[in-house]
Amino acid sequence: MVSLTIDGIKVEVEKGTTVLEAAKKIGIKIPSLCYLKDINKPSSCRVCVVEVGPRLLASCSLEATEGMDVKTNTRKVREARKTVIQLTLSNHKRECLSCGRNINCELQTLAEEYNIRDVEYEGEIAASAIDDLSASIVRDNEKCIACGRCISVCSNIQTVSAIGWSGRGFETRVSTPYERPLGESNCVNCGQCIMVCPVGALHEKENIQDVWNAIDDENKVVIVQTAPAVRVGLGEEFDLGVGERVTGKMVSALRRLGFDNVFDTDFAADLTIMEEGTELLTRVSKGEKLPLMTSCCPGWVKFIEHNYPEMLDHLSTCKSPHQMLGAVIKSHYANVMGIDPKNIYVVSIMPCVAKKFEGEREELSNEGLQDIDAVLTTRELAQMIKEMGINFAKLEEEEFDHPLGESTGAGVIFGATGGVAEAALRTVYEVLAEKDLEQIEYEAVRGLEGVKEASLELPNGQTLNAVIAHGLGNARKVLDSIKSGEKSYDFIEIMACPGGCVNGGGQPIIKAHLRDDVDAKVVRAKGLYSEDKALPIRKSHKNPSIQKLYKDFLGEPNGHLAHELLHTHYVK
Ligand code: HC1
Ligand code: SF4
Repeated sequence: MVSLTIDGIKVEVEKGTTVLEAAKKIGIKIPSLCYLKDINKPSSCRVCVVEVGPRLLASCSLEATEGMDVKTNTRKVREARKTVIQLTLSNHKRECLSCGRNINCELQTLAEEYNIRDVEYEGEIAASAIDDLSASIVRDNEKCIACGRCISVCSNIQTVSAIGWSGRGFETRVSTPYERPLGESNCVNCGQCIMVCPVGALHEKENIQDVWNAIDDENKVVIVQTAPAVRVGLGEEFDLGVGERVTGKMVSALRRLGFDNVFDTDFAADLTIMEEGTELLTRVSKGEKLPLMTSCCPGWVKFIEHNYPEMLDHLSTCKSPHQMLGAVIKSHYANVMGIDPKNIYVVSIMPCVAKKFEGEREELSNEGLQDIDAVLTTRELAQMIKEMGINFAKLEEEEFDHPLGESTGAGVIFGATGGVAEAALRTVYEVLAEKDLEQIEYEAVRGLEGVKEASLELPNGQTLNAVIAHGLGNARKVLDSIKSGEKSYDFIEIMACPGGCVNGGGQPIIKAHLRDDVDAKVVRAKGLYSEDKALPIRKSHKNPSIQKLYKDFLGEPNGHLAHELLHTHYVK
């Protein structure tokens, strides 16, 4: 331990702690634009300077040492910080009022806190065209403040390295290799770079207007579905607590926006378990193409396509749940309701930006119609609710429409890392045991450890070895360990985003200073597990609407019709 003094207050911290972290411990806030807990420690923005003796030093990279005397708020410090903020603003496209990050921009907040009323230095802004060719992500480098957080998360956490530094001096910028558009790079659309951007330099490709147009089109039946993780994120956009469960209010808001039906992607998560569970049992019994890898995360699918194409046939052939639901809506549901599928417009509300890319993939269509017509992020949905003047917090809770809104606890936990594996185990085990099980919570697959292994003795005497990874850096570790022959598994669940979909790139952006106190991944996952616990049915194969769908329409899981509508092949 080392002992130091900050603004006259004595504090003891572990060796290796930075001054910025030590200050936080005693409630002293030091501003920072580039530093981000667990992600980025570059000390490039210099807004976190503090006074130590005669010198101004960046506190995010300054290690606390014994007897150090630090001052964080002297006139010299405040003036230095003001200068840094002014200089950053002078090289920033200041479109604050029309920027998607208006009110939730770290630079704007600092400018306000430091009483910046005009920008003294009128610098030149390094000109750069907006890159909006990706289906998922838009980059506006004229708003970039070169903090490097996006590069760190992309390289260190995701191990994708789609973006890096290029140029020198004033020309230094974030760029893809050879300055190609992001959509033509090896970017997997996870959107984690958006989540850490302090300003509006990165955001999702917006589809709000497309959805308003469909709602206003009298010839269209507009059907919406919501992903599991949206219900524990949306409330944050309306100042409700982080991770607060707002399922009923969300349904009610969607009806007010004018959607004709409000269905639940959780229903399709149950359907996925029927299909993927059957696929797993078949592969295990034949000893074929093991390990089976989940295929519901489009960032992960793109990652394996780019980096491990030789392992592609290990992917489950199941489409992801929201795609399955789109396919069912445009076939069976359209038929039962007597609607021409061409007049149905399916909107998926997702905590994810990669789902926008996925929705456009040609592998995810049927008879010339895309399964999904538009994908909106949780943030975009919040924007529409605000635009309609709906008082979200005061909404009465409503229920999803049936039958495609009926779901189980297994469906809802899909949104957290380990959830797909747990949902699959609940069904696979019980189908093999041919009896109802009391103990259905598989603790070994829960939690935030990067790679989680679980071995399960199946009722038929076989052992199922499963592994769960979240964050693509962890996925890479798992795949490399299989390639080297060090490990062998039967089932692998991978989600591209750390924590799973609860922390997807389309979820509300948690303000940097709150990230120290609240781990949104943990709190949102808790919300999903509590919804699971509260539901009367918690196993996918017990969902009565799923059973009816097989009886009336699909026939058997993995049967001919199921294969045609609900499965696909990725061959890139
Ligand atoms: Fe997910 Fe999925 S859980 S991928 O993590 O399989 O986005 O929430 O909707 O489709 O169900 C995301 C979440 C989501 C699909 C499901
Ligand atoms: Fe990297 Fe993901 Fe951002 Fe693409 S979306 S640049 S892969 S962090």
